[in-house]
Formats: sequence, structure tokens, C-alpha cells
Amino acid sequence: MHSKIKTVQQHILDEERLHPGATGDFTALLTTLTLAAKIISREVNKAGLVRILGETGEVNVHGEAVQKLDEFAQNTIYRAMGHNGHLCVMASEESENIIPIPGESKRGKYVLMFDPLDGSSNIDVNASIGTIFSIHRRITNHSPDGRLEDCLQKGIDQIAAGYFIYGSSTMMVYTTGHGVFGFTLDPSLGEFLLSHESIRIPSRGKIYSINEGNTHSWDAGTRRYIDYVKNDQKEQGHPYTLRYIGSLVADFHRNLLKGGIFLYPGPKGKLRLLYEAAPLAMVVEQAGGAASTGGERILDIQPTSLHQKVPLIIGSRDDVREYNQFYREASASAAD
Ligand code: FDP
Repeated sequence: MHSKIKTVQQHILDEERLHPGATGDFTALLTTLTLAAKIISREVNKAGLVRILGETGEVNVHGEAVQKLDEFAQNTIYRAMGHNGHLCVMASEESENIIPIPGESKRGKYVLMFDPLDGSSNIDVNASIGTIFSIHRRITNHSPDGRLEDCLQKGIDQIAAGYFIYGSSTMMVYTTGHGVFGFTLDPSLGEFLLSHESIRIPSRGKIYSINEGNTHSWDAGTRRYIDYVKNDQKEQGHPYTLRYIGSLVADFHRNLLKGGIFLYPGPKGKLRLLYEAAPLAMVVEQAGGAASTGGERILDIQPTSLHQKVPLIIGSRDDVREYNQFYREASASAAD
């Protein structure tokens, strides 16, 4: 059997053609985003050479200022997407406020939220990191520029979401609400090629991913659940295996392909609703999985601020459902 060769651009175009009246703007938007990711990927691959070519904050042997990689990723996305003509506003995990479109550039009907380089504490040790994105349609129409309200939309209203992972290969995984597709970058061609068609997460996994160093701050439900998967989880016939890289995209990607549950529980959580939790929740749900805070579906949360943090429990459907039960039972008995 011969599998088809298809670039991400062809794939996005084919998907857009399913919508009568589509203008092609969305295809152009995502295509520009893949260009930014290729530039970031190239720089991530050189990260280990920083000491040879110049420390951050210095001038390298080519006379160029060496930027920190997360700043580089932020600037690259801003420069590529700001002039693309299809956005009215952006917001990033790295910026305190909304990011307006540069003065002279055309404004469009979409809103982009992104985490330019997630897991950045892993850069120095050569572990996988990623870029996460979320796209909404604008909801305001007061002026060509988008506003904060355009950014503070529920995850359920995303029209596309996904991530790039800079690992042993660079991959793009995305959804527009019709399944999840994965593309692997062929560096010699500079093209993302379809490598994972219609990704489905197993309904139950045997991996749990959590920072066990935080045990002291977990709520009772999380403590009981983790105890359960380590000791009493009989359905698999053996305890779950712990896998935790500490880079959300990398931990999420592994669990998406193999099955499993990732937890960054409350009470406050660490991960951001708009740049991390909501986009990955859309991906996981489209792949047949689930994402919750324990008490609430991530995609149903109405954001109230740009950098709002939420507990995030995400992965295989049956595992997340089981966690939610532990969480609810513990919350109910605490309330009695
Ligand atoms: P990082 O601090 O390295 O940027 O959101 C940030 C994040 O990484 C996630 O990628 C990761 O899952 C999490 O934080 C790790 O946090 P802990 O070190 O507290 O486990």
C-alpha cells in the first residue's frame, strides 16, 4: 500500500474547501504560522551551539545579537503574523497585555493566542519543547482593531487549535474541529508532511504524568487518585507508569499518541487557560479524549483575564472521567 504524500498547506486547503463561502484567509493564516514555526524550529535546533556562537545577551561571531529563545519565538510569531493581514489582535503568554496589530498592517477577522515556547526550562537540557496556538473568530466590530473581549472567549468557540513540538523531529498537530492531524517537518524540503492521519487517543492509557514533588499541595481528590493509579488500578492488571518530562507539549503529545493522563491540579494550578489548557483541550476532545479542572470541562470555562491559571487534567477519556469522580467525591466529603 502506498500512503499519500500531502503537505500541511494542501491539507488545510482541502479542509477549507469543505466550507462553502470560505475565502482562503484561514488557509493563509495557518500557512504563515507554519512558516514562523519553521524559523523557531531552526533556531531551537541550534540551541546547544549558543555557548559556541555566543551567550544570550551577547553579540555572536556573525555580529548578531543573541536573543533568548523564548523571546526569539515571541518576536518571530509577532513579525510573521502581525503583517499577515488576517488577524485583528493577538495575545501571548509572554506579554502582559493584548498585542495590537502593527500600525500599517491590514486588520482581519481572526484572533491568535499563543504560547511561543512552552517548557522553556527544558531548552538547556535538549528535551522537547513546543509552541501552542489557539484561533478564534473576532466578536467585536467597534473598530478594525480587536479588543480584550476578542481574546477572552471560551475554548468551545475556538475555530482551530494545535501545537508544534520541537523534538527528535519537529511536528505540527492541529484541529479545526474535524479530527486531529499530525505533520512532520522534512527539514530538507522545509515542508510539513502528513504523518498522522485522524489521531485518536486510546480511551484508557497506562501512563500518569504529574509533578510528584508537589504532593504536599495537592487536594484530597488528587492524592487519592494518584494513590489509586499506583496501587489499586486493577483494570490494566498493573499499576500505571509515571512519565513526566515537565514540558507540557511533550508530555501531552506522548499521552495523545499512547494514551494516559496528564495532571497539573489545583487548587490554583500553574498552567494558563488561554495559551495552554484551552487549545490542548480542543485537540484532545477532537481526538476522543477529555480535559477538565476536576469539576469543570476546560472548554466551557469563561475566561476572565488574559493570564488566568486553571487546574488541568487532560488525556484519555476514561482516565479523566475516573479522576473527576475522585475529585467530586473528595470535594463532597470536604463540604459535609
Ligand atoms: P516551563 O515552566 O518549563 O515553561 O507552563 C510551563 C511549564 O513548563 C509546562 O510546559 C510544564 O508542563 C510545567 O510548566 C512544568 O511545571 P513544574 O516544573 O512545576 O512541574
